[in-house]
Formats: sequence, structure tokens, C-alpha cells
Amino acid sequence: MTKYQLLTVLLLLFCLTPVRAEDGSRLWLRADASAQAKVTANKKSPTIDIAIKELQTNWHGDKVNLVIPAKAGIPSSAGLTKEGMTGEGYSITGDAKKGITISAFSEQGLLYGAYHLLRLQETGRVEYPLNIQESPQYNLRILNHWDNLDGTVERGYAGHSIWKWDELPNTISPRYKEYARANASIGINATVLNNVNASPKILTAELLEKVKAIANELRPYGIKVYLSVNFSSPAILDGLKTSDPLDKDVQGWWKNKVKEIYRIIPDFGGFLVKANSEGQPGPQDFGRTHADGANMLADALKPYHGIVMWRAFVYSPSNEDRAKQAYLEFMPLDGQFRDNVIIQVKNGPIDFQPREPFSPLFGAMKHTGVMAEVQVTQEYLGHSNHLAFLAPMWQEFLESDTYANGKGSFVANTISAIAGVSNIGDDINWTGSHLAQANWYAFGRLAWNPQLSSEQIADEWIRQTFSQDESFVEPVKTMMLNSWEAVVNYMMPLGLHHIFAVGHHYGPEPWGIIPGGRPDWQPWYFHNADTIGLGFDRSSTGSNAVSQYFSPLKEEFNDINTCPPPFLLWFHHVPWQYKLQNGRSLWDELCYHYDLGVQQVRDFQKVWDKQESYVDAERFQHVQSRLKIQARDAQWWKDACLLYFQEFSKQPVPYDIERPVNDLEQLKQVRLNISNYENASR
Ligand code: BDP
Repeated sequence: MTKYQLLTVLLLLFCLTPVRAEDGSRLWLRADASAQAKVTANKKSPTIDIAIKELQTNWHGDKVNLVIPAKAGIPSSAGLTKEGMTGEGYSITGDAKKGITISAFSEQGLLYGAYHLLRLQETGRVEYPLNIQESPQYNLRILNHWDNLDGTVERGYAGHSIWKWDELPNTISPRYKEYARANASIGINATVLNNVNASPKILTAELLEKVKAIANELRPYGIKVYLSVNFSSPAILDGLKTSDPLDKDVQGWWKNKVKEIYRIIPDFGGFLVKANSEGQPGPQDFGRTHADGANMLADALKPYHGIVMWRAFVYSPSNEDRAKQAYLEFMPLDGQFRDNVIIQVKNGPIDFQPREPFSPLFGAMKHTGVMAEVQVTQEYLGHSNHLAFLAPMWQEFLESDTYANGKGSFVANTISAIAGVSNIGDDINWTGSHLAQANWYAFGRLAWNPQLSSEQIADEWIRQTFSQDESFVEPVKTMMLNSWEAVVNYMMPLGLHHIFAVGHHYGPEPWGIIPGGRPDWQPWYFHNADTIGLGFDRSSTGSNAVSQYFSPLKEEFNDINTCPPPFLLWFHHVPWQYKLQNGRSLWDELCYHYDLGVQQVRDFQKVWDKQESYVDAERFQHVQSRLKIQARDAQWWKDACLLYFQEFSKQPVPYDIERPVNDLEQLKQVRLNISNYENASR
């Protein structure tokens, strides 16, 4: 072979080998697509075709049979029971020899069953004979995109919006299908395309055509489209004199608009509404209640089986503790909402803080549908720079006992749906950082089954996304499982909250002051540091927010001696010298938490660096660089908070922990370039 021939052969080989950059674009769906399974189905539809194709190309076993049993006479061999199995549930039975049967009452159930089987394969968990039955706990498992029509994403840290409004409806990005597939693989069945701070324009005929084009892409994957709407749309879009929900013309406007939407998108899901909150219009502008506003929209949607998700995230510049406001506004309205209204409540009473107790509205609204809203995007958890695996946080929330109907009334059982504020953007790896993909994954898995453990979710995700090698899986899993608590430690331990730099919510600014700004936008409002102590007194001697919880929880929170340490400064103004159960003073305990947080991140760096041989260079270096930023930021948080609070406590930092390395006055000068927050560490 001449040199020239050899070169040609090499070049040819190079061209034929599928080179797949590990840029994270494949998420957790990295099966090699080289399988040739025999797959049959007793029905045909676009959704079933997807299930068939997924299994044909990815299932390395032999035969799979997809069955939707006839309504009458469901064969017991199908493993389906009517009780306890919703339309989206499925069963998987069989073994390697006889082949596998996936049965479901709906096409969507079959698709979920197919993804479950592939998940077992990709995590090395196929154990014959298979005998699996699955049903989602909630019928609505929905992502909320805070995406604006100009392509920006509010609180998004992964590039621009994936929805390309300028190109739609003529150009359909291949990402829409990939997005739908990823969601279907984890059981997410709905999406709100646009920001809760909604532009009225979304309801124009021109935009609705674009929404339709997206809906067409998502539909075969079982994903319904919903929209956020601006309450003043009738006045803004069509010049009506008012947007008063009791006005006949306004009601007629919404009825017509809804009719128009369903003509274009027959399976449209409904509306999400942020009303009378942070400057958004709402029924109170016309002297009406949240119930008046929600019901008016609900009546328009009812004939088409659409729903209204009405947000409880409201607070006004009043003298009342902000943590109490949603409860105060919504409890008197319990029982006044139509049955196709569901109140969307953030997990905590304030606003997606690193750690909050659950909102007292869970379990309390007994005559109204309530859904939970969690934030997948890390607005308050280090954006896409910091590793914070959020399954443990959501698990803590979902497992909280509200005592609404006595002991064992867990939040997970008081809600009927769950929404996650998306962390998705048009970055090649979807979420800005590779490890943040795990939060999208965890949201879907927990929305399907809130009983899943964080450990199992992390395990599944790591095996599918990176490697099944135990020497990789175990340390990375431990790192992920500790990561949220580490962030809480170096940002806001012991119940501290909202001491962020004003605006971008990235770095620390416990000293921050917005001149002329509302008290409840100022960090001091929340931490209340003085020479006596630290924390917000929400006990019966303070704002009495504890009274919004059921007994015995309210008594437990109210007593400084029984209040769980993670929420101590949330509910109490605690003297610096107060002795905690472990014998340390508040001040010392605070110092140890901040220091521990920094040490934990330094350990994450070591854990990750040891994994170099298991991970492709691209993803390895990307994660490595993010952990460096996180380590610097953790130090920044620790020094800023301890040095600032020390001005009040007048105590030394305990001598057995690392000393601050920054000066407070310098830290106070730090100004982040917010448009470049992704690379910002200071
Ligand atoms: C806050 C965000 C703000 C959102 C608001 C909301 O800072 O950007 O618009 O929540 O949920 O956390 O409406």
C-alpha cells in the first residue's frame, strides 16, 4: 500500500466512524441505537409508532409486544388492573425467552412503558421475569418556561429560549422533537411555553399559529401545550374599555379567544396566570377577587376541558410579613373556585429560597385544587455555575407532614399536580451545565412518583448520562446527594433567606439596600441582624406566621427549643449566644455551617478530578471548570456573610476553622456583570 492509499483508507475510515461529540446534547438518552428488536403492536398511531421505533433501535433483547387491551375483558395476563391505574399507566411483563409485553390503556401509557424498559436496560436493571406496574401519582406533570417572546429567558442560565418565535411556524427546529422525547422519557406530559410575566401578544392570531406548530411537534409524545396569559389582554389587544372579569364584554372576549385557540389547537391544555403580583395586572385592579378572575377564565375554558392554573405567588407592599401573604389572600377564597381551577403554590411561603419550610397553603385549602410549583432553574442556587442536585430538596418538601388531616398528611398527598420552572435553554447541553440536566430528570421522575428516593434518581441519571462503572457511579452519586445541602451551608444555613445581591440573586449582599425600595425587597428585612441576634421572628411574639400551620407543627415551630435547626432563623430572632442542642452558640454554629459548605465544595472538586478516566474530555473539563467557580463563590459567600454578621455578633470566628481570605469592604464593592453571570464568580 502506498502512502497515498493508506491515507485514503484512513480518511475513509474516519468519515465512516460516527464521531459523536459528547457535548451533552443527548442528555440521558444515550443508547447506541444499534439494536434490531422485533416489536409488534395491536394498534397504530403516531405515538405508538414512536414507541415501536424507540424499542426497535434501542432494545437489545428480542421481542416486545405492545398491547392496548379491548375495553371489555382485559386479560389478567396483561397485568393491568383498573383500580389504581390511570390512563397513563402501564405494565411490563415477560422474560427473555417468551418476549416482553407492555400493556397500557392508552398510547401514551405504551410510550411510557417503552421508555421504562429502555431505562432498565441503560441502568443495568433488567431482571427477568419482568413484572412491573406503574402509574403516575399526578395526572398533570408540567414544565413552566419563563421564556419571553424576544427569545430571552427570565431566570434562565442556559442561553436563549428554545422556542424560535421569529422562525416559526415555517421553520421547525429539530430541538422541539428532542425536547418532547426527553420529557416523555421521564413522564412529563405538559408544558407552558411562555413566561408568567406574560406578554399579551401570545394570544394574537399570528402567535397562536406558531404555538400550534410547536403543539404539533409535541403532541405525539403526549405533551400538551398551555400558555401564560396576561389578565389585561382584552384591553391591551383589542382596546376594550376594561379587563374587569365581571364585565360582559370582557367575558365574551375571553370566550371568543378560547374558542379561537381550540379551533387551532384542539387539545390545548389551558392557562397559567400570574395576577396582581409584582406589577402584573389582575382582578384586584377592578376591585374583584382572585376567585372572580380565575372563574371567569375557567368558564371560558370549561366546554373544552381546559383548566386554569392560578398562581398564589402574591405579595404586596404591606406591613404584613411577606411569608404570610399568600395564605392570607387565598384562604378566605377556599371553596369559591370552579372545579377546573387549580391554585399553583410555590413550595415555600417566600420565593424558591435555598431552603424554605413548606408553604402553609398545602393541606389548608380543603375545597380547592392545589398544585405545587418548584423551581428547576437555579435562580437562588448559583445559576448554572453551582452543582445543586435538587431531588433531596424536593423530597424534603414532598415528604413534609402538614398535619392537615392528622399525622401523615404529607405535602405529596395534598396536591393534585406539580409544575417545575424549567432550566432549559438553547445551549447545546440544554441546561447550561451538564450536571444541571439531572434536575430536569429528577423533576420528571418525582412528578411521576414522589416516593422515589433521591438516591435512586441520581443513580439512574448517572448511569444513563455518564457511565455504569461503579467506581464512577458511587462517588459521583454521593457528591450529588450532598450538593444541595452544601449550597445551603455556604449561602444561607439555619433558615437564613433572601440575603442575595439585589436583582440577579447570584452573590451575597446581606448589607444590600435598594434606595427607596420596598422593605420586603431588602436583605435586612429577612435577616434582622442586630447586636442581640439574627433571624426573623415569626413566632407568636413576632409576625406569628407559625399560626398558619396546623398543630402540632405550629407549636413545634413556635418554640425556639423545638424548632428544627434548618428553620431556626426562619422562625426566630435568635440571640448570638443562644445554645443549640449540640451545645454550640448560634454564632459558632453559623460559622461552622459556612465553613463546612466551603469544605464540601472543595471535596466535590477532588471527587470530580478523580473521575477523569471515566468521562469524555469535553464534559469532564466543563464540569471541572464549573466546580472551580463554585469553590471560589462558596468562599465569597462564607467571607461576606461571616464578616458582615460579625459586625453585630462581635464574636471571633472559632479558631479551629479556616479564616476568611477576603476583606468585607472589598466584597462590598463587588459588582456583577449580570449579562455575563455565567462566567461570573465575583
Ligand atoms: C421570582 C423571580 C421573578 C419571577 C417571580 C415569579 O425572581 O423573576 O417573575 O419569582 O415567580 O422568584 O413570578
